[in-house]
Amino acid sequence: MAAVLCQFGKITCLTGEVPEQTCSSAVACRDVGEGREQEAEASPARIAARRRYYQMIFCNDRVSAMTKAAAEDYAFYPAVPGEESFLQEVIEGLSRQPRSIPPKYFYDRRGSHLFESICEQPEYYPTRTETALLKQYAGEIATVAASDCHLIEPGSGSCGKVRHLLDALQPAAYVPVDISCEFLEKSAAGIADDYPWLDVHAVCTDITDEVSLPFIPEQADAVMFYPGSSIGNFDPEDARAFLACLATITGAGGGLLIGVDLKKDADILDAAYNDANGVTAAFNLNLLRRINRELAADFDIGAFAHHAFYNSASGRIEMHLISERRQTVNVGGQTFEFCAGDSIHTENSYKYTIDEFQALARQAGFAPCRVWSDNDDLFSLHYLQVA
Ligand code: AVI
Repeated sequence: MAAVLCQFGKITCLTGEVPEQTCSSAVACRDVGEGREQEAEASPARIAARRRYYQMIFCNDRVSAMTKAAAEDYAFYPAVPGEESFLQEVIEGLSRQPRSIPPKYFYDRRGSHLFESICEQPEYYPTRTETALLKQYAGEIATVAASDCHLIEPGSGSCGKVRHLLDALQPAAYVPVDISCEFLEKSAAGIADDYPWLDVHAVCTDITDEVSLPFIPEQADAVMFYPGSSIGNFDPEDARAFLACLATITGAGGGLLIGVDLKKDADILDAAYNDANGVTAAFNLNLLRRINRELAADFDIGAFAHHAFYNSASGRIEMHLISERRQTVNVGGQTFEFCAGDSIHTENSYKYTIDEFQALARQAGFAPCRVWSDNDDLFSLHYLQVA
């Protein structure tokens, strides 16, 4: 049994057999019950493929034992929380110039809910546009992606978008992977409830550090689903490395269905990241609330302001938190001085043309297969195959 570790934080990829000593334990997970087999009307080949899939090994310190209670309906692999790295990354980020904090730390419980709310704001077109594309083209997507595939969704969040695909695609298994354990557990349970024929294996881990699945499916095609234009939150060099990791995990015969936000009029972009209800501002400022709570810091949240704008030269939206006055902040025993106007850079959201994105994907080892976009050319959905 092979496992995959793909670490693109350091821009390296590893794959292959995992030596015995690196595995904390070898566990054969639940078998498929007779009732579920009948429910799914699965063919013998499909059942056999699923049975193989259950032979899993835990081979990563960060993935501990499967939660027993959840195992009745779906498998859950919680990561060991990385609080040390949170503190370290915040201290490092505030110590450098320009100051920055990685956007992955937006997504505590409140941040995940605020992001869901952003997606419903009238100015934030990506979610509704991509959802319309998924609904409209689910049938076509199912013709290019292998049915009975193992559908892996890095950064799965609420698992909302995948719902538009599942009936058409009929994957053998769904593997949501997310950094927010609590949110993931709830979302995965919802999918398991609503799609009783589907095998769900939720993995809580930080995909911006490493993509480490405790298993890979054997003799089954893996299809990655990476919607929402989250690829835009990586700098292009890291995006290329991340895509290359996905290609490595997916392997020959696999594919990637990915949503990519398109370059467009700056006014539309600026509005999308400065919604009138102030939800994006609350989402951005929540990062400081989280740091105060989890790292015993003392940011005065009222003394920082949300600032987002389209940087056309770089082809990206930039989000910042701007200090509104001179102030001193303590984090983890260290002191940071801010002048009025000083920024903490919290996120980039790169926008691509279809050609630019396909060129990036090619460099990462994918061959463009199909692309769908809306009539206003706001958003694109690409199906790529491992070249
Ligand atoms: C998750 N990601 C694709 C969002 C984006 O549009 O870059 C995050 C976001 N930040 C502010 N609004 C939405």
